[in-house]
Amino acid sequence: MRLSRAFLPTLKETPAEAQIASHRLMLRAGMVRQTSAGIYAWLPLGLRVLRKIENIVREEQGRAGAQEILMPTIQPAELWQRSGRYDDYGKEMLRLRDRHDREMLFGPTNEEMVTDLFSSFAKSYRDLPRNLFHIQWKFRDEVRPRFGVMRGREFLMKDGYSFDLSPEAARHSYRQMFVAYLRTFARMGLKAIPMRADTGPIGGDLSHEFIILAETGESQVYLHRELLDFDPLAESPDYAGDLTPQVEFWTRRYAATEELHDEAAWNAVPEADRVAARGIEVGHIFYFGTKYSASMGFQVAGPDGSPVTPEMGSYGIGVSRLVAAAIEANHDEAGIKWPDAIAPFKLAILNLKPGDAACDALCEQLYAALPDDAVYDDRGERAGAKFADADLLGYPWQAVIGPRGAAAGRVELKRRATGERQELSLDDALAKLRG
Ligand code: 5CA
Repeated sequence: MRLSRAFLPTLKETPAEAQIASHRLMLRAGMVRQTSAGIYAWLPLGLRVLRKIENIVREEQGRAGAQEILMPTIQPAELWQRSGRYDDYGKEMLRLRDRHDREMLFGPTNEEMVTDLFSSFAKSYRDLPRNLFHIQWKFRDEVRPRFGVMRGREFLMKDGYSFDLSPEAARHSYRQMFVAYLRTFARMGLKAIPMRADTGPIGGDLSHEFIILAETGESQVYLHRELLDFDPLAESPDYAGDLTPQVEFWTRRYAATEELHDEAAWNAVPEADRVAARGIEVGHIFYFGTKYSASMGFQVAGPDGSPVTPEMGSYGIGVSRLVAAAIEANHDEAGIKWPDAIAPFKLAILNLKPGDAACDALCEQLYAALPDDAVYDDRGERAGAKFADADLLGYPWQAVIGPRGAAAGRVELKRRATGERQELSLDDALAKLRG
């Protein structure tokens, strides 16, 4: 992307309405724009991050055996009347009427719809187990939407649903998602810790939230310090066999959200290992048995012909919230420091003297080598403004090209996360960027 032609409306001023770093930085970097309270338009830079996050989620769901579908945002009220949640959901649900005066709603979650959908096809025990997910916009009319996309009214969620024949099989599905979540967040360069959690309006008795520690987080959490040192990609390498040991590795050390905090168990943790912190909930998984299958009349014929009510779980990831959470966990005074895997672009090429033949040529060469993953700052701005913008927008690498270096065919490569700089030939710079 050439910045001279890009739609990248950065702001110099700090927007007054933004209380936390990620909200401030997302607005200043021109990633999103609020269109009404808690509802955002995604601009090119923000959308690229959102898509990268989505793709990691999608890939890891696939590896864990889940299949992608896409259910609509608008649902008939009748489904929710069948499960009994239509009234329970209260004002958080956005209710609509169509031209025939039929009651509809904008989906806040999809347990009812997926149960209805799957039950119309699954008739036999041979049709189970299955795990279906989609990545779709949700609407919850939150009392206090705040912190930008962190707590929006409209937000993008990955929600997945498992169907099994027995409680033990359902617990295996739950463990598969537990491992998938560990791997998903780690691949994004984020440290999300699984914690015992309350189930709220989704229901059930087994539930974990995945929480990224950040001072501005809305949840109070308590955890054993060791959990912060483990690498999920090393501890949870794959989905083969019995996943109980992989899950127990994480659950045998204390970690709980405030709602399930247990003082006695906490006091048993050595004092030096106790971490009480704030956190951001980026994922939440639930095992709720037959709550929806039973209320919605979903049964399959078991191996001996007698009816079986499927056991279900549901598994959410806050895809749009993750964009903000990643910034909360990775920024400094100057701006965002994107983890490589979810950066909008890997590299910013800063041409310090557009019009200088050597600078232009070297920049074009570098840009041609990474056309999809580089922004080329070819604007006629001062060098200082280019440095400031590149730091603000947080690309993992900056290639600084000025007349003196360019004449010698050299590129200065800066790593945003550490500030480290190196002067390299074009080939060496490319090798480093591709490596
Ligand atoms: N049906 C279940 C799991 S599929 C469910 O809805 N779970 S949830 O309510 O916990 O939401 C899943 C994830 O969506 C949360 O962990 C959070 O990361 C994200 N989320 C929830 N509410 C919002 C919101 N208002 N704004 C942004 N993200 C949200």
